[in-house]
Amino acid sequence: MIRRSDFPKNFCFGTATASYQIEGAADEDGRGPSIWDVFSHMPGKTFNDETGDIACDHYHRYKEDVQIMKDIGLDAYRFSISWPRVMPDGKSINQKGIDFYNRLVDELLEAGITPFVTLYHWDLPYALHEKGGWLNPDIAMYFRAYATFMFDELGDRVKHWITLNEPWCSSFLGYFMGEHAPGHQNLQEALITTHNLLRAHGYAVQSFREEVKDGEVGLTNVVMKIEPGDSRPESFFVASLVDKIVNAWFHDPVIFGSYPEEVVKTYSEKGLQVPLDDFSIISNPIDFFGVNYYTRTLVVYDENDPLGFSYAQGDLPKTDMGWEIYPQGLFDMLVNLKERYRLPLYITENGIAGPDKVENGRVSDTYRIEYLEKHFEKVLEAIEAGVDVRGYFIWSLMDNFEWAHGYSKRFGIVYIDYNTQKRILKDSAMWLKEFLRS
Ligand code: IFM
Repeated sequence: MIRRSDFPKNFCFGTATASYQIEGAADEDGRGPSIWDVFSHMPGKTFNDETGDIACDHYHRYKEDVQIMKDIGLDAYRFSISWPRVMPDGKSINQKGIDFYNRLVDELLEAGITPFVTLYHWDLPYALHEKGGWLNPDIAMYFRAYATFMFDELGDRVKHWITLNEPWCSSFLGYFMGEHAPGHQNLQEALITTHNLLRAHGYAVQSFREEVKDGEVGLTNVVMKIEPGDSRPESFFVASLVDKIVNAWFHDPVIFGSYPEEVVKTYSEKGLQVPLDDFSIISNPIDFFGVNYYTRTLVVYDENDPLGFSYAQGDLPKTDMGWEIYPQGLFDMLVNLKERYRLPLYITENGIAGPDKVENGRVSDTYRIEYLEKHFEKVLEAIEAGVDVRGYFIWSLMDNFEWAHGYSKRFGIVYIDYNTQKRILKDSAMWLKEFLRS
């Protein structure tokens, strides 16, 4: 059985959340609307038309939530700042919004929990969307100003910063597949927004170096293990291309200052413009990559698809999201990232959604304990293989608003009764508590 003491002494265990998914208080204390407020209020965009208006009411219950983390014995907590709460129009300051994050950070530090702050987890101020959002090149400077302000406000106490969460989702789910806010369906836009996200990241890193002298800053990407879904050589070829489309596309510019050539060629051949400026900003040196890992993705050659591939179904056991459970992929991706980029890594998200129910006051999520144990083992194997992994954050501390899936997917180690806002520690939380003591 794996034990905490098997991990390096300074390795940190934490949980992760994001502002729009948990905070609620959408109209309170001067918060402005984000693209997700507007999108989730459009009929048909989310499961049952659910929104983050109330979510887990964390804005009012943060003390209880911090106390829960303290009781479990967690070392760290990764949360995100709601840009429209601190700057309702994207640029003017809302003191009440900042006060909330000051209170949260102080509460965490008092509980002995290290804060890891993400600046952007998808809730762009709607006022900036009206100016073109991530399609507007000026967005990078708005983001820099916002980041600088947050570094000044919290940088004396927060030493671990993540600029963006999963820019692939912001650009490809938001601007190409239309599943996330703002719901556009245009591949050219996805390429432009990716580039502006990376520029925003680079400017924020530049500002971080000026403002916070004794901290670390990184970028979190969703890391997908891409495998061929059949044995045709063409499927092996597209698997390697898709790996670059979804993984290297978001890592290479930050480290090497360029997009992977094969992908630039593929897009250009389809008549798409790939923005190729500002790489010196984008590649401002960072301290770590955050890794969000959930599953593998199978792809097969498809001559009818414009990019030459389609997705295939695997036969491994699946989570409630329909994602295959594949811990080996975490090991593989950690090793790949180490070999290609040679940077320290944090697993900033990993977890499982399942059909949790309260029975006799208890939530028996044994499947989640198994999932976590298996992934912990792979992290340990990666560390033993020489990968510099410094921490692991479970997604998520509590059940929350799972974007287009609304509240239908439960990822938490803490159960939320959305009628009463009662928090119930699931069996996985109890198991984690024992693990952290071991
Ligand atoms: O809930 C999301 C989170 O916001 C970003 N990463 C994946 C999680 C599960 O889908």
